[in-house]
Amino acid sequence: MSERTLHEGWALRAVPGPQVPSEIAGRSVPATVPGCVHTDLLAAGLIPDPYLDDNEDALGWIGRTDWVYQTTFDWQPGDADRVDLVCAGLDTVATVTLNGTEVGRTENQHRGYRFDVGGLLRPGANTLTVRFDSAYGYAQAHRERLGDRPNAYPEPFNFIRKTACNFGWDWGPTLVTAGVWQEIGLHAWSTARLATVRPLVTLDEDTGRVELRVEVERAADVPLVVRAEVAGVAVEATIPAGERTAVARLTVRDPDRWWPVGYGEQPRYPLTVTLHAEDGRTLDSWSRRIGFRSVRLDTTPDVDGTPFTLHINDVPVFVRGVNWIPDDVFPNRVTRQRLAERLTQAVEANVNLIRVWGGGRYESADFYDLADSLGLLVQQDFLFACAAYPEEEPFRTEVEAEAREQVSRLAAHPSLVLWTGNNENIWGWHDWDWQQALAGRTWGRGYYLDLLPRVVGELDPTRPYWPGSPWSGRDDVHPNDPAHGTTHIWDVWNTDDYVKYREYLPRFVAEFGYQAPPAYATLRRALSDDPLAADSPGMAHHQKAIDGDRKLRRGLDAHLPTPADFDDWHYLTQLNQARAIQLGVEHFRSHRPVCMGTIVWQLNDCWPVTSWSAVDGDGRRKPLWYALRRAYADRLLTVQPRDGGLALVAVNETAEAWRTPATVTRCTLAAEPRSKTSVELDVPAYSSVVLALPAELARPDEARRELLVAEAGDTAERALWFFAEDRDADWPTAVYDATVEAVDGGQRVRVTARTILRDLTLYPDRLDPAAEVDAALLTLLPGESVTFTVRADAPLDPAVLTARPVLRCVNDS
Ligand code: BMA
Repeated sequence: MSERTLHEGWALRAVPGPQVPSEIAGRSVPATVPGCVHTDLLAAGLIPDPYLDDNEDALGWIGRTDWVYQTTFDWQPGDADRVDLVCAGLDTVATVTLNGTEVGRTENQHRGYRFDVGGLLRPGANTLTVRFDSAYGYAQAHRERLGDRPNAYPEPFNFIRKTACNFGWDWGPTLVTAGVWQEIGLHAWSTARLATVRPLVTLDEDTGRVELRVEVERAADVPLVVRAEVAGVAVEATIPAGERTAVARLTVRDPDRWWPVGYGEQPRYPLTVTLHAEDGRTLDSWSRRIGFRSVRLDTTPDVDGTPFTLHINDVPVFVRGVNWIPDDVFPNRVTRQRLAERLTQAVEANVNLIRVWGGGRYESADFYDLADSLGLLVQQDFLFACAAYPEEEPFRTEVEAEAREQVSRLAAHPSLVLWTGNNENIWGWHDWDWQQALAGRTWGRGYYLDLLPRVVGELDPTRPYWPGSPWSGRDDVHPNDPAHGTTHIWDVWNTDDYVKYREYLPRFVAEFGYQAPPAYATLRRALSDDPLAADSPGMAHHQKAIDGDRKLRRGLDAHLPTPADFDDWHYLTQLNQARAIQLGVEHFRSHRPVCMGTIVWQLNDCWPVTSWSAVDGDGRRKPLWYALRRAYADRLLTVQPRDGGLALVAVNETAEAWRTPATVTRCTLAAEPRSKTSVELDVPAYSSVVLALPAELARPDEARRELLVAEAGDTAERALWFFAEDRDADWPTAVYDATVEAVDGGQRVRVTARTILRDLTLYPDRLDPAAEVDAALLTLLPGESVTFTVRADAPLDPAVLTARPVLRCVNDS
């Protein structure tokens, strides 16, 4: 058996058409494989950067063009029975030709393909050609043939099996890619090979179980032997001549358990599988690192409705999640290192689950391997989002093949704990006026409620499947009913103020989000607007949400002072995003265990844009990231309105009881105490307690000038409650002392408050795009100090570093 990649020597050219610019027509451009047309044209200097200003608009022709990739490679015959051309991923409508003979056609980005090319290869030079037809042409042809279907966006992504958000989203540009997007190579083999290896790994009390399902492909009809080994346990199974499958079972006594981050370690055991001929010759091998854990989704109806509680190793896990979109429009840019940075950012924000949203992709082996090692739970959507999808051929066959392949491919990963059928499509059918437009046409229901659960049930019954995000669990209950299953909350942001989160008592919030612009340095890199303004042309182009700016402004006006300039607008909109999500998360967590999870929309971005993300398109953390880190901490102290008054709520997501004295003080903005109470907190493991606050604390003498400060003895965290909105509060003008000290790799900025400083935030990226800071959104009372640590390549000017607009608070103007 031998494998070799064919990643060298590729060039691409446009198939002639009136839309192809003259400088590109007829030209052969060096191509990177794996890669895509856009990044090759950019590397050749033939197009401007699609992410800058409004360059996107001038590049729409690329997706409407057919492209031909070609390479020549040397090959010498060997003694293998078979030589296959293996394409791990082609984007999307491809015709593969070897030495002038067509070897196959493909139309699904989410599948891999293998072609027997032994008879076509020649000794010496061979020419491999992959022609990509325009995704638009394909999708439009199927749309015309099958009849249009409702779609939340203008482009026909529901008529092609390709990353939907390529066609534009409310946070993403319309840049429709084409290319050999995953590895391609030759695989020479004899007798038989391992076609799929599917380990179904569970934990049953103290026993780890692996049910290994193996499927082979044969070149010879002879008996075969499969050997498997994990944790010192080995088994053997035979596959008689004429058969293709084997099941082997391995039992591991008392393995170390794999836990989600925060619950324990993430030990993994190498599982190796080898395929042998009868004479013992090794024909093929496969190995992965597996983890022993059990997964159970509890959705048994109770007095409050239908829960949605994930149990890992029999421990109910409160999901502190984030939604994930492709980290770049161009997948070849999403390196393992970039994924490691992004997923580490998630873990450092105390996130324990990441939902791979259905408008993107089935995430990569690197993504899942990193999630396995970090203890990040993963929910993977099947790839359907925000539209009605046809169930006619060729789509039905493609969807089934894709689902079978992906369920098998990802089976070994302990991090993967939940499959979901789609994003918002069942909800869309109910509420988005689809039914009349569909006039009885298919829309995907058969996928979500029949095909996909059958595939998961057959291939991987160890993992729960949920038909949609959102989904209530039953056909006769509205799919987005907060009391049943999962819910998406989007009236906040679209039409309502964020305090409306408090009107919900959901079982599990799978999406809720609030927008803000990206970091200043990100805007400066991406936009040439001069001056930058909330509505300057580049800002407007990099805001894709319907009425986005008006919604940002509406949210701002309800809470914060009116921005005097762009710097104010930028800080205050970012602050408002953080406040909105923090309020939502704290409210939902305070209702544990009725509510058992929140998945914030969204962790990341795919380019520089104003969006709901916590980390922007250049990887910079927005203030929301810091707010999430606090709101998602294992121990949360929060003041919540309850029964007409106020309550102190303490939430403990750890295995130990949280016992500590706590105080709640009502004081003035100048920190003069008006009323104070002391309590003993005793919060059992994995639970919360609610303590009603006495009226003399909950009722201010002067709402505009007072706040509550709650402090639990053993944590640095405190909870604050302001009686008035910031725009109405009687803020003193900020007064503080600041010192800057050089430290290894950066500077330490110490700020001592002389007045209250509300949501003090330091923006070192305004001075150096590479600079980062370790904290944000800190409210200091007079006399209190805080130290920010800034990491930067070169020292930043202390005077500028400690003044507006680099160091900001609400009351600094
Ligand atoms: C939900 C998501 C995305 C969208 C987001 C913000 O609908 O599923 O489709 O980007 O809201 O509008």
